[in-house]
Amino acid sequence: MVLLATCAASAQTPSEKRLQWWREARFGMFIHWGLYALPAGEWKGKPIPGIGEWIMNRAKIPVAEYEQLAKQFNPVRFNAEEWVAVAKSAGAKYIVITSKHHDGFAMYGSKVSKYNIVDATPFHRDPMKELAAACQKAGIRLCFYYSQTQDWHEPDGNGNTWDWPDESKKDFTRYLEEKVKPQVRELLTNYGPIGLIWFDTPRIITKAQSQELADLVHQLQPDCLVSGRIGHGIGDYDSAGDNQISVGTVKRDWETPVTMNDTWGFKKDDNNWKSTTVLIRQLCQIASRGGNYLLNVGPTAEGLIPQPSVERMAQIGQWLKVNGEAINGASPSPFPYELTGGLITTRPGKVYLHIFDWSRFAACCGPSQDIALGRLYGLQSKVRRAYLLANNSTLKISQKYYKATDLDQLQIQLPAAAPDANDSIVALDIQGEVRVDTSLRQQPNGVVTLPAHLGEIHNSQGGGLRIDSRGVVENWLRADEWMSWDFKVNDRGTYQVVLVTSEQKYGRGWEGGHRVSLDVAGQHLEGTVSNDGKEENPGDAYWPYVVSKIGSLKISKAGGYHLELKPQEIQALKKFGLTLVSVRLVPPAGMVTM
Ligand code: JFZ
Repeated sequence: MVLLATCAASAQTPSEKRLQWWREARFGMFIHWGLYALPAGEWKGKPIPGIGEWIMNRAKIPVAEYEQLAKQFNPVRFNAEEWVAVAKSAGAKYIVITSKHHDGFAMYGSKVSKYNIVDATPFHRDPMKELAAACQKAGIRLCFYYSQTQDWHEPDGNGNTWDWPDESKKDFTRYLEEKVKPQVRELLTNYGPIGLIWFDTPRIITKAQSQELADLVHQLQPDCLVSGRIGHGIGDYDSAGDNQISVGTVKRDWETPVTMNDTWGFKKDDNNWKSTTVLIRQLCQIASRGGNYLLNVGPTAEGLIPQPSVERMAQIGQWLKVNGEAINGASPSPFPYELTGGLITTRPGKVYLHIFDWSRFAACCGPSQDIALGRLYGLQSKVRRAYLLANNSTLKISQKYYKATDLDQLQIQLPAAAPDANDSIVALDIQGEVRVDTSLRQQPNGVVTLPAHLGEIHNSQGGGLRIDSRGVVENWLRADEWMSWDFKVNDRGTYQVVLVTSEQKYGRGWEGGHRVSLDVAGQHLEGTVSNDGKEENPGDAYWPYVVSKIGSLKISKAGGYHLELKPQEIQALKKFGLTLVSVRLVPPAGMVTM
């Protein structure tokens, strides 16, 4: 018996055990707060471009000058309980706050370095102590951001090349031993249980050093998670790039940190706030792909979270109050592709259809003008009941299997208008486990989307075509590499073939002019990837899509098809090459399915 118990306990790795609460949580609040909130994006009367917490670096402010900020830093309006209440009102389950950012200033009382909020500012209080108490009271997990590699205040830290230009003279190990490790020890000793340490920008840290740091964390608090940005794949989970939403192909646990405007640390002139609708949909999109959402606020030097952030957090919370069962503790979509006009999350016995775009999901009207008909393909589990989470009203459904096209179809009678402008959720009570047809197939609006990340890659020797974390092709630089897809079509007709490609990170550009050929259903198409227009990328505003029309294609019979996309010539001067997102087959307007 004893032996059995030991075996059962060891089935879960220590990392999995640590991840348990975090997987359930799905949603946390990030706080970037430090001395940089004082200049708030402006230095000596000049606006400094870029993210607020990087001002010391961007304006190349000497340590001796930046240090003076500490003497003015007096956030008298800081109230830990109010901040925790903001997180609580949002429905966030954890808070990650900057204990030390790249500027090297400790936002807690540190014995290791005098350069900290208790000793160096007129405030003299330890906000982390106060937050720890408030979090404990509210049932929120407190977590610390800690910049382990970059430290612009230390001669041996990484990144300050304006005070100490000769990086070869820097003794990074000394900095790690004398500042980082002792400070991490303080953070994990003096503030009670800590949910995770959010290390960041690993840069020059070695694999052995990352490992030592992770070991130190786990030695002090075995349940404390370590973020992926500790480096070298050593963390308990991966961090996506800032503001990037990974596709569901990511196998490890992951989290996306997101800004509410365009900065992390407070900037007085940044009013480019994302709408609550965008934020709610990001949360849903990330949950449906199995990730966590870490949404940032940047408090002022007075200690206040900006009002637009407080409002958005509360609005997200109002939505979660009604719809939280489809997010917190929910599992990702069982489908490898996205729904048309929305997405899916699940939990045992339930499937949640998150409908963002009512008119695209409910393609046409039902028996009367005030009923819309929504369809879902590929769900094989029996649905016992469908209802709207918004008001618990039961919806009429019919479920059919069409043998000729091997199609499971669920049809739902919906009200003509969306009950929730952000995301209306149709909950399905299902019998048994969720079972779905995972093959790529035409969607109820008639469009066939063949996403790059679901295609087969045919690499050539020495070639490098691969899929990045966004699900976009990178490194397709050679014409001897190609891709193929298998998919199912229900409707006969003539389809427009469109290639969707992506601009590269933060508008670094796009490359076109590639000549490609497509073979499908006995037809051979040739065309050029030219810019026929841009499209908003629903997952990431920073990287718009570029669409190119390649030609048209005739499907004369429902069934399974195979498509091969082979380039004849790739333009790769900028090294972007063919950044494929998907191949899209668009039916003629008005074609109605089944
Ligand atoms: C880092 C920091 O430099 C920044 O100040 C902020 O704290 C942010 C949350 O993290 O910036 C990064 C780190 C990684 C990526 C982008 C920005 N990335 O992987 O794309």
